[in-house]
Amino acid sequence: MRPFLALFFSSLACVLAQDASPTILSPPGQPLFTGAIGEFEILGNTLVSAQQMFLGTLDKVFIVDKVENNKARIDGHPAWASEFTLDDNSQRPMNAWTNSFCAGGTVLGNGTWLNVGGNSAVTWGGAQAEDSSGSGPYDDPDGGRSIRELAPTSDGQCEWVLGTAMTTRRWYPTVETLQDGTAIIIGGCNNGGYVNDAGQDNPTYEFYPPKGKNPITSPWLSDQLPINLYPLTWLLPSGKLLMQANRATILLDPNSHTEYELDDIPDAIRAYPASAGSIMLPLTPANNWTATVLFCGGTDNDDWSTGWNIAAFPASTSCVTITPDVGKKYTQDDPLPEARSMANLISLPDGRVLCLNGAQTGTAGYGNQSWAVGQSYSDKPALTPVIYDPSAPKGSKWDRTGLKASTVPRMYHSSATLLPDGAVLVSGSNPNSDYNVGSGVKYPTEYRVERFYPSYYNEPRPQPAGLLSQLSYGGPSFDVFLSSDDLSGDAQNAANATVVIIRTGFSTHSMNMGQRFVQLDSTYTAYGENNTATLHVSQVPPNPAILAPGPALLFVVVNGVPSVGVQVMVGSGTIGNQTVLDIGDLPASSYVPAPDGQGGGGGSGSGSQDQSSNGALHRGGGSSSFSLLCLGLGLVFCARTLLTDF
Ligand SMILES: *[C@@H]1O[C@H](CO)[C@@H](O)[C@H](O)[C@H]1NC(C)=O
Ligand SMILES: *[C@@H]1O[C@H](CO)[C@@H](O)[C@H](O)[C@H]1NC(C)=O
Ligand SMILES: *[C@@H]1O[C@H](CO)[C@@H](O)[C@H](O)[C@H]1NC(C)=O
Ligand SMILES: *[C@@H]1O[C@H](CO)[C@@H](O)[C@H](O)[C@H]1NC(C)=O
Ligand SMILES: *[C@@H]1O[C@H](CO)[C@@H](O)[C@H](O)[C@H]1NC(C)=O
Ligand SMILES: *[C@@H]1O[C@H](CO)[C@@H](O)[C@H](O)[C@H]1NC(C)=O
Ligand SMILES: [Cu+2]
Repeated sequence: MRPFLALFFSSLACVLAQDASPTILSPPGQPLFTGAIGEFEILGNTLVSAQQMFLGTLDKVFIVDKVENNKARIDGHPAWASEFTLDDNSQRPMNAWTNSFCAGGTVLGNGTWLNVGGNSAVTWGGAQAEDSSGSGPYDDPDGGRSIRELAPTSDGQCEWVLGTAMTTRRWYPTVETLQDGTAIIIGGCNNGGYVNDAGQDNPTYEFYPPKGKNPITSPWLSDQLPINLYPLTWLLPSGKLLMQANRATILLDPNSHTEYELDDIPDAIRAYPASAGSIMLPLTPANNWTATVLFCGGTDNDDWSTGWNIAAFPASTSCVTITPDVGKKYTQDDPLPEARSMANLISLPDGRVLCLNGAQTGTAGYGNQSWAVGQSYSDKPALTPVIYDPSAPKGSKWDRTGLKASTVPRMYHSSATLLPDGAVLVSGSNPNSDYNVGSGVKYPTEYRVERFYPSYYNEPRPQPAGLLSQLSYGGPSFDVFLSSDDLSGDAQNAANATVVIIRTGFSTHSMNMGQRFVQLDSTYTAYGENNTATLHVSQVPPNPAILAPGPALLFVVVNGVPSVGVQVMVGSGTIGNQTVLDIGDLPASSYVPAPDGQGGGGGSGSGSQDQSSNGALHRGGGSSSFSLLCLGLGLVFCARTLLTDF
């Protein structure tokens, strides 16, 4: 019975994973809005404050707050979660069941989002409730061990449900998706506070859905006390995890549980509550999908007592990078134009990184100390965004030409996410223990939500045809068609077209957990005769640690102008080891001039030329025939393949 069942489910997985015809998506359209370039536009108010926020479908952003006295109500108590519809700014409150205060989150390989951990039941003012099962006024049971799951839909009907509880309580855990589509949940504490302490530390990690030994102790995490909450963590292409907390850095092998020491991070503390901005830079054919992680800002402080004026202490301008699969050393990068704690770094489809939110003095956190600004541990909001270009020469990576300041301070508990139309949604800020908008509160509970419009926003967008709804790890390439309009009437622009996948991630506490940018390999055939082009596009590189399975946005970018993003499923759409195929060959890039020199704008008849962006990577064609067989022959062959693969 069991082998048969396994065979049956594997066959099913094969159909899902290697379906002969992943749907061909209709070409994306144009953005619904126009915006003032380089500026923020206030769209209205959210129902709950956006401490945590993520893009769940093309049209829905999901917001999660801590338990507090929001006016919006659900099931007879204040709401602390909501859904925001991008097309028309409509909203609905949602029930998050337990206290999601300072939770973590990510998306699993099957498309379900997790919201993980939190605080005990509270009453007015954020004070711990006597009844941990949660009764009035908030009706908020303890969320410390909670896994909240949401399978997002676009019909306004999806709801949070509670999954299997974690082994231990975690307030401020980090969550990252792994190669098999499961999540690793790291660290946290029992009772909260500005920083962690040995009496309440949870220096362990566990997996969801649970697998193997759960939880596993990390000696490194406890060594980083008191700065080990929300450890900054990324799955690397090597399959190891880069982890950074306090001044220390390691690689963690999540299978053998081995920890490898890397250099200390220079200049500043980067993890919460110093809360630097941090991001994995684009993984591209040009860098052979090698991960470099950028850290910017934070605070150069080692006194985490609250007996001094933290809110007035200048944040750091320092930016450093590390390429952890290659070397253990950090490299100095161009500093921020002004000091920033609590920056959000957001990947734009054109490969640049938007830096926004945060403050120039102080750190994350709040409390009732006399020096606090209201309750805020930070001051001097950093209102003007700035953009980092990884491809710019050293000394000119940061640019804020044409960027205008927001009018809304985005202090502690703010968030930001990229949207499918290439704008960035920004919301939250609430350095207060409960809902507080009283007059004289300098940094109130912030409900205003803004859209930021990057330089490309109002440009006519490419509308590529032939995009697939699902991508495999390796396997045969696919063709995408660009019209004359998509190429601004010049087929030669095909040479400046890229296909990129962005996982927008789960935004909270200056992190976008799981955020990732992966450029697919591609070549082109461009026709001077009619100024159209075909892009030949590789599947995802054959290594799920480069891009973990699950849903993501795909953009085709021509001359720096992205299409509106479409949603694709990367991998099988199921949790488990992913099928990895050899990557198919791409034809060499070529420009086919118009027969008699007509038509091609700028077409000088350069003829066929090899501009394959990474020719050395293409391997033999044997693999394509293998995968085609898998595609064509159906269940039995596929099931066998998968059974040996798994
Ligand atoms: C995804 O996996 C989780 C964990 O096993 C499960 O609870 C959830 O229902 C799954 N989602 C879908 C859409 O199958
Ligand atoms: C801080 O003061 C506020 C407002 O007076 C109160 O509601 C809250 O419980 C206090 N918090 C702490 C941690 O003492
Ligand atoms: C790219 O990375 C892969 C995997 O790490 C490695 O096997 C390959 O040799 C690299 N290719 C180049 C051109 O460096
Ligand atoms: C453009 O010209 C090429 C070469 O003649 C042809 O193969 C292709 O079908 C044409 N595309 C369109 C959209 O007309
Ligand atoms: C590609 O487009 C970008 C954005 O317009 C531009 O800066 C760059 O110079 C172009 N590259 C080439 C090779 O044309
Ligand atoms: C996935 O692969 C790993 C390493 O290759 C293996 O240890 C593990 O058992 C596999 N998991 C499943 C569910 O087959
Ligand atoms: Cu917090």
